[in-house]
Amino acid sequence: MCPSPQVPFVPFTPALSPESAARAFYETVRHRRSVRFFSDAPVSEGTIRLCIAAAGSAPSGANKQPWRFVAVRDPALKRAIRLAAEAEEREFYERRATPEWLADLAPLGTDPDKPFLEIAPWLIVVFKLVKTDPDETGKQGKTYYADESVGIAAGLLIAAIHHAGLVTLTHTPSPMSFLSTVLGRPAHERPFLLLPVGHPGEGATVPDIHRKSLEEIMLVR
Ligand code: IYR
Repeated sequence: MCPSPQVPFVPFTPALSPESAARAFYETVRHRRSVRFFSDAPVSEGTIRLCIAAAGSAPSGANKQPWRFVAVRDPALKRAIRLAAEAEEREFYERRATPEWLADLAPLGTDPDKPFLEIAPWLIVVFKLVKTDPDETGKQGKTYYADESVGIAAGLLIAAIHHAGLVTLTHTPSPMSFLSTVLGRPAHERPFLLLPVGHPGEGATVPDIHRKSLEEIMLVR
């Protein structure tokens, strides 16, 4: 097996003033919340493209970029996704979820109804590539650390959406295979996350829950 050719190296320029830049970023992201009440006000395709471009800048195992983002705005597709997701969610809330899980979810006030899947102007469905896209000969290669890579990309996507002044939430109906069927995606792409994107609905509320303090989540050694 022949190793990949070396690529050229180019200069890398870091940001100036790391502490003030870090503070500014924190000040932005600390106001992010998962919002479940959306407005149907439009969001331009250009905005969605830029947010997905930010997500696509994520690091990935061996730079295989094992992700695909399907931006859905077609009302018929959004409806099909809502109906299939709600069917899975009803099964979850009525049968599959353990009492402990339901008790853990209670503070969030979630239920099987997911109107936001139709109201939000966009749904971004994030897929994980378990093999690379086929090359010209149809050959598919390996991806590495795909869960970590797509998770990082999804985090950047969420940060980009928030930075744009829009809202989202990470929706993970389980199982999610209906997304492959509805969106006609090939077998090497596995549904990973579903992010409705839009403006918050008028009077949107969020649960009064809090983040752990830095002391609880960080150690310095
Ligand atoms: N998928 C369900 C349940 C749910 C599970 C977790 I873990 C959450 O943090 C939130 C919801 C739903 O979307 O309602």
